[in-house]
Amino acid sequence: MNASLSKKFATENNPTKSEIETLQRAIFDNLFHIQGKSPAIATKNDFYMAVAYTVRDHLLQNWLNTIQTNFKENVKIVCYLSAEFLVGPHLSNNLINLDIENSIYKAVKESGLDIQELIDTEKEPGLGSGGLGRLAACYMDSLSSLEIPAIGYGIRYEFGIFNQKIRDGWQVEITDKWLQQGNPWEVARPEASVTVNFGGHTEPYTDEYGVYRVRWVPEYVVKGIPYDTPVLGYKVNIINTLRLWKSEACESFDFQRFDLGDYYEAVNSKVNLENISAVLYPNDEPIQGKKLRLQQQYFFVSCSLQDMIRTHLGKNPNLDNFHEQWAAQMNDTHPAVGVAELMRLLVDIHHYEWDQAWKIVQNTFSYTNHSLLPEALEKWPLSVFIQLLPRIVEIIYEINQRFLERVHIKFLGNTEKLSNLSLIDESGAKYVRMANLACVGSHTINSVSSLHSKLLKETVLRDFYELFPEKFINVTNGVTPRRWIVQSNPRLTQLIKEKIGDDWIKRLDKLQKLEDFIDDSSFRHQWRIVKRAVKQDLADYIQINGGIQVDPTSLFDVQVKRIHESKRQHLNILHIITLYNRLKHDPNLDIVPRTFIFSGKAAPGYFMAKRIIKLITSVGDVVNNDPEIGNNLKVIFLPNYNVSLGQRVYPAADLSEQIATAGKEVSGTSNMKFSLNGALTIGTFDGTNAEIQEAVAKENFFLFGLTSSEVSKVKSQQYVPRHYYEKNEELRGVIDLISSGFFSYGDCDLFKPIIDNLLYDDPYLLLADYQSYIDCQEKVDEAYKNQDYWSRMSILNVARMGKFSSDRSIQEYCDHIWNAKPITIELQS
Ligand code: M8P
Repeated sequence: MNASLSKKFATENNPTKSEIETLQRAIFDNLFHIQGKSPAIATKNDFYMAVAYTVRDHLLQNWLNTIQTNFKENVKIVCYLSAEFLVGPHLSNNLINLDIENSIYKAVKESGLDIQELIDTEKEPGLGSGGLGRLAACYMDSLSSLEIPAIGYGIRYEFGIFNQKIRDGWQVEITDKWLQQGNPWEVARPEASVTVNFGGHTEPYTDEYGVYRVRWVPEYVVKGIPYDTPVLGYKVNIINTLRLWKSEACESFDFQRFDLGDYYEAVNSKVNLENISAVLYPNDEPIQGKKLRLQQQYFFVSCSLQDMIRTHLGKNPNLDNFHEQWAAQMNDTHPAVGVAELMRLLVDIHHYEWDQAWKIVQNTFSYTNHSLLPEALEKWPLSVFIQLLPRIVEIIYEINQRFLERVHIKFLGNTEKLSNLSLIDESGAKYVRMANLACVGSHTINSVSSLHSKLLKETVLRDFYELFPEKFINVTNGVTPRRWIVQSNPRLTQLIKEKIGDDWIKRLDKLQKLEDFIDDSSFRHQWRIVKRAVKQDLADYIQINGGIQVDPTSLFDVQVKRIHESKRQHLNILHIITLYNRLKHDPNLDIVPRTFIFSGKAAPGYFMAKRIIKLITSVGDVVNNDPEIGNNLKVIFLPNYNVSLGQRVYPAADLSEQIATAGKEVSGTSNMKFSLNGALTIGTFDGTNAEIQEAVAKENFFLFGLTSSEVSKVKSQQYVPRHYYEKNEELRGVIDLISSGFFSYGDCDLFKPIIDNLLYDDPYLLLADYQSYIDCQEKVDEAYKNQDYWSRMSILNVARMGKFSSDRSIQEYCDHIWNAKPITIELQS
């Protein structure tokens, strides 16, 4: 158990002896009744499970109360539809939210166990690949903390994002079997299963009232079984639900085939249907044309909409007021097929007239865009769509025809506008454009940062903005302070509480009060002591897990995120090699010793990203073992970046690297987590960097590089990266050293793809930004040398982070998009 955690528990309210004994008994009861173990033979995981079940028992009553209250009082429920929820480990988060850390800690301790060890035993659900999935998790946390009734709908992937190992410096992917040891936090609800159609054909018919209708005769039907996980808020009674769908074959066998004797084919098709929810696609960008991915999207969205409709009809006579009671937020276009599916459910199944159904649909859905790249907008080959979802295609065509009639009138038959806005891309092979479907079917379209908002309207959604400007708003992303400071950084939390109390945990803008202490040198001193202790924790972790000793007094310079050329981890490497060369040239050079820490996963098929990982680890191998360099430079790659690792890393950072090419990172959220933990940012004018800089003031932020409009300008003129190489001697020294095989045991081919890409193409403008980055890093060095001044800037960064709480974002969604209000859940005795 780490010291900061014990300190925190020791200062909290004191549970009585009998309360602790009751908890202890509950833990051992669960160990016996659920795990079937006695303490003598229980494993660490058994104990973790027993504690987790005890905590779950503790929250069941409030969970049930919430469900019943939602049912009794006709409240509006927010449905957050997302193909990814990167929630992170539950135990520690739930202890904090329930405010029972102290009692559980004591109960566990008196049983001879270590709570931190049990917390670390939990296998985190990796049901997301990056920022988009983590945002969904932060938003669920804030929905509960703000007491807004909500359901997160998604997929219960059996295998989440792969586990990353580093072998010989390369990324190796290992399947993530997160459910293997059991998941104490979920409750299966087979009684609420629904079915979903796939394939087959459609048939027109006339119903008993003489109305023309269409029937979908599917080729196969899949069952969706919901698994519910409670989502707690901070010290509130409401407990919302994360409902994730698992696919199963409807019958254990396809009997027709079985009768015909095709036993193996019958088993095979059962396996195929169960595979729909089997695995999360590990890419952080579109994977064009993968049939299984479209099956996943339709599967979870259809299950969720049917679930909403069934619940609605349980308390209302019809669906006329559906949109008044349900707000469905589409997290990117992944759930966009829901627009057509809700039309199908209303028109085909519940026999609504088209126009009334369309009004309900448009008033129900809203869409968050997370992308600025035209090539990153999802589109599905029409042929795949027809094969999998024949009825949905007909509905999309009908929506499109009616929509284009409006466009035709508005733009007086401008054919370019018509073809840009159409839901079907007909420029070559035909595709269904999911962003267009989402825009047409939603009442509101939101961006995720101010800069993204501006660029979105100018670029990828320009024509939609011209058509319906009133639909567009910006909601800048945010992160939850509960996980990203209270849970991950107990030492800093304690220090802040001692100074300004704890109301900032739910009202992050209250951190501003820290500014009152900025001139207090003993406070600044304490601030440094905390940072130093947290850095020591990470240094210990690095030593234990990587066998490398790092100096906690060195500047911790950290870049953790997906590995992608646009995020420019290789620009960071160019800086490291620049420092290396300088030090080799002059071993007495006065530079600030730095520990460079990287972590992140590359998409398994992304050649360049995987080679960037190899470059980082190879540079680390040379630099870390060069006796002339000593502690002046260390380069660490922490394998398997995930939520738990993020919790260790953010608190320990001095410098946060947010160096994507301007205009490429639509928001970024790790920048917020770093600042919230007192790191300063070196970053481009991109995504929410711009807003963070505005909040903390220019002098507390290290800005460098081209702006997004400069980037466009450079690209529109002829950009010749080689000119930068030729003109800049120091840059040339760095590139040449890599090319010479210095970091690859003389192998000049290993990093040739990276070097050639930089010299002859450089789509992310590393060479254009190189000098500005190096100059800015020198300013960082200068600032860090004055530790007292650095702590001032660090305190100001934390104090001014109020805006970046996901509570603020969710409040804006409630006020401007969902029209959702909080409810009160009464405690039942
Ligand atoms: C897109 C996909 C498309 C197809 C299949 C799988 C996908 C998985 C993820 C994404 C995707 O867009 N991922 C993102 S967008 N990951 C991010 O971090 C993004 O969203 C964050 C939250 O708004 C932003 O902070 C990031 O800047 C943005 O890149």
